[in-house]
This record gives sequence, structure tokens and C-alpha cells, in this order.
Amino acid sequence: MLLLRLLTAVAALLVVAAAGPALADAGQPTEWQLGFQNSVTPVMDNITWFHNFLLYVITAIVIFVLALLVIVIMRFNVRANPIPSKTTHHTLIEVAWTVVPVLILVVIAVPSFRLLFYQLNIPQADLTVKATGKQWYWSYAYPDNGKFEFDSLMLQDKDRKAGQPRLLSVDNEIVVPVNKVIRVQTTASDVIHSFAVPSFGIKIDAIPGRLNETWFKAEREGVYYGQCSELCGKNHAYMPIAVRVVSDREFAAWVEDAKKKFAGDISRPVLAAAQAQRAD
Ligand SMILES: [Cu+2]
Repeated sequence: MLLLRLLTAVAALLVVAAAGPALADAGQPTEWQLGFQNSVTPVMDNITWFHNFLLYVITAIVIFVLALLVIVIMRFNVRANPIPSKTTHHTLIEVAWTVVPVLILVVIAVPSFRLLFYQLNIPQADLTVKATGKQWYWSYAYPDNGKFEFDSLMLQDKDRKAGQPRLLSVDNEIVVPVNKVIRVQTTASDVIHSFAVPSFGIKIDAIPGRLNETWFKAEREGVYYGQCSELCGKNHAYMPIAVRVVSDREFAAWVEDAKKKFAGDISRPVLAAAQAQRAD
């Protein structure tokens, strides 16, 4: 009976696991999601592969250790083995349990370092976006597209339209072209924030007085969401990141629009009012 229930639970989990990634295609977390959000960049493809690879390795190790424990419990308890052996050393086993874990670590280290270098070596970029973390919103600048800069604030519940997710949608999204290498530079104007978009496999600190950089190449159009990922104060949870990936033509049109829309600085009093409203 118990076994049957266990099997049902495992089957249910597998169904959810299979459905999870399909639901996660939205570029945001989904209910009953297991694992990562769906990948849209080569870096995230690699991270997902590495994660799954490690899952196989650790599953094998756990099963092996469990099997050893079960053998010890069954064969060497006081009833099955009343007179214990006095053996204390076995050179071959000792060498094996040192060498085998080292080999496993080497097998893990090779793809791990390859992935690390892939993330850190920024390829020739087609476009640069600068993200500045502020308490508590992001500002974005497009230094090679007309030097405009704009603030991106989370949409309040009353301002959200149908299909715009709660706590993730913003008034001004980052817009980038599809299949282009985007260099993201991050900094902050007050405290440390962190710029993270799970579907892109990027997460990088935004530090006052420093310029960090990372990159992504989104391979599917859509809107992808992220959040500030460094505890930065009271409204840390309310400074989401929304990236809209569009075609080259749509991007060019957006740039022309943005140049006019964001000409000059956004009025600080408006921003201060928005902040004050959120403070309650
Ligand atoms: Cu923050």
C-alpha cells in the first residue's frame, strides 16, 4: 500500500517535471515548475546541461552510498554477525576511496571550468546596455544608440494590463534585438544590487563605483524577467528586470522612439513621488 502511494507520488512528480519546462517558456517562474526556467541563450543552455550532468553524478553517488549502508546494516548487525572481525586496514580500498573521488572531481571540473570561461570571456558585442541599480529601480542606458537613459519601475497592481505578471512587469522594459551579442554593464548609485535574468543565465553584481560586465545572446523573441538578486534594502523585492527581445527592425524603430521619449532626464520629482507612494 505504502509502496503504491510512493510510486503514485513519483509518477506525479515526473509528470510535473515533464510539464514544467513547457510552462516555463514564459520567461518567468511558473506554478509547479521544477528545475530552471527555459533557456534562451547559449550560456543558459550550457548551465542547464551542466546542472543535469551533475544531477546524474550525484544520483549515482547517493545510490552507491545508500547501497553500502544497507549492506552494512543487514550483514553486520549484532544478530547477523555476533562476533565482529578485528580488521582495521585494507590498503587497496583506502587507495580506491581516495583516487575514485579525485577522478570524479576531475570529471566535474573540466566542463565546469569550460563553462566558467565561456561565461566570462565576452565575445565581440553588437550592442551595449548599461544597467544602473538604484534604491529601488533600475536605470538603463544605451551608450552606442544615442546616449539616452531611462528609469524602469515596477508596475503597481492598478497599472498592470492582462498578461503582465505581478511583481515582474515594469513601465519601461529593456529592448534588445534577437540573436545579437549584448554586452551588459552594471553599476549602482547607492548600495550593491545584482542584475539577474534566469532565462539568460546571467547574474552579476551592480556595485557603486565599479563597472561589471557580462553578456547574453537571446535566441528567441519574447519578454524575459529577472529580479535584483542582492539584498539591497526595503524594496529589494520590488525592482524587477524585464527584457523584451525583438527583431532587428522592431529594435531600430524602438531606438528612434526612445531617443525622443527619453530625451533629457526623467523628471526627478515624478520619480520621488513614485518612490514615496511605494514607501507606505
Ligand atoms: Cu537591488
